[in-house]
Amino acid sequence: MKLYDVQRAPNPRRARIFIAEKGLPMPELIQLDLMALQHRQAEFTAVNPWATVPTLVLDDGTAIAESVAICRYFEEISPEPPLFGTGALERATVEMWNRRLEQGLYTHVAQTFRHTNPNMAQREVPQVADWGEANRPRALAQMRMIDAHLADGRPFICGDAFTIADITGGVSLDFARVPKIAMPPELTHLAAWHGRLLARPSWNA
Ligand SMILES: N[C@@H](CCC(=O)N[C@@H](CS)C(=O)NCC(=O)O)C(=O)O
Repeated sequence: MKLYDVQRAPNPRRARIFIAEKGLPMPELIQLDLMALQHRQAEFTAVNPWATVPTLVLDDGTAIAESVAICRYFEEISPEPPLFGTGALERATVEMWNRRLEQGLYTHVAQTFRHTNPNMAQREVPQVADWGEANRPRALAQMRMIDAHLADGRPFICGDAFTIADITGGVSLDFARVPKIAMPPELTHLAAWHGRLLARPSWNA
């Protein structure tokens, strides 16, 4: 099994953290250089025409792209500990929060980064600085909503159990430092939750 990876990029990190949380051996990691546009060269687009990382390649050559799809694959082949919830209600709750954190916090952070960072100009065409800046307050608004959600003292996004929603949210918060979207100091519940994630061994995967 091989995982096309970029060590510092947020989406491959989600997959690596998930695999580490499962206690599974890390697939062989194949590093791509996004700045050199290696992911847009034929060798990789033959594997994943969408040219995104992470992409998992199974031993029979089957390629699975999209972070959440990769995580679901590992959840199915190795159900313990469950990171997508168990039973109808838990699974729906985890799905809801993972999508909220991905389409909310992650997207706004990523759009801020992609549209304001000069290093992204060749990959984000057209790069629209105003759009990037429009996403900054949206990312902050998401942080406030997550802080309010955590105000009941729950240790993790979906309650007592760590799930994929924590991975998506925590990686997004880490990524927010790159376009300098600072966590407002009054968001103490968010900060405490983030601290719990940073303390997990998987966070260094
Ligand atoms: N929805 C995809 C997003 C993947 C994605 O956008 N990955 C970034 C790295 S974090 C990428 O491949 N970027 C390529 C580029 O910027 O051209 C997923 O969850 O895997």
